[in-house]
Amino acid sequence: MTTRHTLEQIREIYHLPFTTLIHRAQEVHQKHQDPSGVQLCTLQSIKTGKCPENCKYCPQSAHYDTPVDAEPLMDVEEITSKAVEAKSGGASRFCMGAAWRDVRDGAKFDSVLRTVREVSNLGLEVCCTMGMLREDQAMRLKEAGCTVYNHNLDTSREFYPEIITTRTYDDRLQTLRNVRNAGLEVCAGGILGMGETTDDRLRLLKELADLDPHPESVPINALVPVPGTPLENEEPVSSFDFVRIVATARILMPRSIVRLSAGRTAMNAEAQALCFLAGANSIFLGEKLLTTPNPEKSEDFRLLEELGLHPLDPAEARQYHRGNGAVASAVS
Ligand code: SAM
Ligand code: DTB
Ligand code: SF4
Repeated sequence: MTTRHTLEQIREIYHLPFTTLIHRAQEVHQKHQDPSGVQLCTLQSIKTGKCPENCKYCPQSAHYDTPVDAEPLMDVEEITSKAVEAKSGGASRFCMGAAWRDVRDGAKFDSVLRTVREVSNLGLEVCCTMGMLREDQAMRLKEAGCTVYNHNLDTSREFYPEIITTRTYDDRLQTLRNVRNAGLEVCAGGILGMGETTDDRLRLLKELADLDPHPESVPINALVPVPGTPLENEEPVSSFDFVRIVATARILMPRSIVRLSAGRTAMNAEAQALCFLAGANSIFLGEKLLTTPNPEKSEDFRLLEELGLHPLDPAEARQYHRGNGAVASAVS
């Protein structure tokens, strides 16, 4: 059983003096995980653009005119060679993203399953993010060697209809249940900087922390504003607000990997270091996220080295999750 926090308790955590908040997050992090290990994941867009959904942040939505060039589903060999590159570049997890509303049975899904098998045979953890899927499809992914499925709640239930109207919050939660029931790990998080309030961000954290067990990974993205999307002119989220959300996520979900995801190109090294101090312990490695830029690999390794942090061994991460959800992270 996870310890449930009320929204009021979560607000109290978030609004603690910055120094106390970071201290609390550190206490939780040091108790449950190796605070010097950082999980390194590489993203690969395997089907790009022309997505029928209308997510206002997304450069891949067919509803907006963005600089993204659409690409059909890549073939097994092409993706596998990208995975080989990712592994030799130092990643332990390979995340494949498809701009689909949902997973459809048929030749394309069969090809994805073959790819999952190949990539997992390389000794990489495999993550897929391909939109909504049923439990039987999640089971097929697991059988093929997939470790984890990413599906973000993105924001609070209340703010969600301002951002996406082509599917509902409950659709998202149902997919997360399907993923969990199939025995896959759950990766679920959100985006900051879409015009939401602090309370929306805290409600998102509450939704995630109320999942029982907690998601194994919680990606926190800062909006990457892409020209042509309705959110292209949003104000960037303040570094301190971002760090506070990371720290609050760490306190609420002690055994989850908290990923400092999209938006790092807009952060300096100090802001990223504060995120690690607040309990973030994963990043995307490689010059591209799905369609937008990410810091250079060499820069990231330099930062990790400067901070004395090391790549996290996947076996160690699995240890963290043992007993996930059974941890009492009570607020005193
Ligand atoms: N289509 C699938 C889906 O929506 O679940 C998978 C791919 S989708 C691009 C994966 C996630 O990327 C989204 O849920 C969203 O959280 C994140 N994302 C997309 N565009 C973004 C942007 N411009 N800035 C930050 N995060 C973004
Ligand atoms: C997540 O939370 N962030 C990643 C991954 N999960 C799939 C995607 C970020 C995408 C940023 C915009 C782009 O590159 O297209
Ligand atoms: Fe499609 Fe996913 Fe982008 Fe939404 S976030 S438009 S579902 S690719």
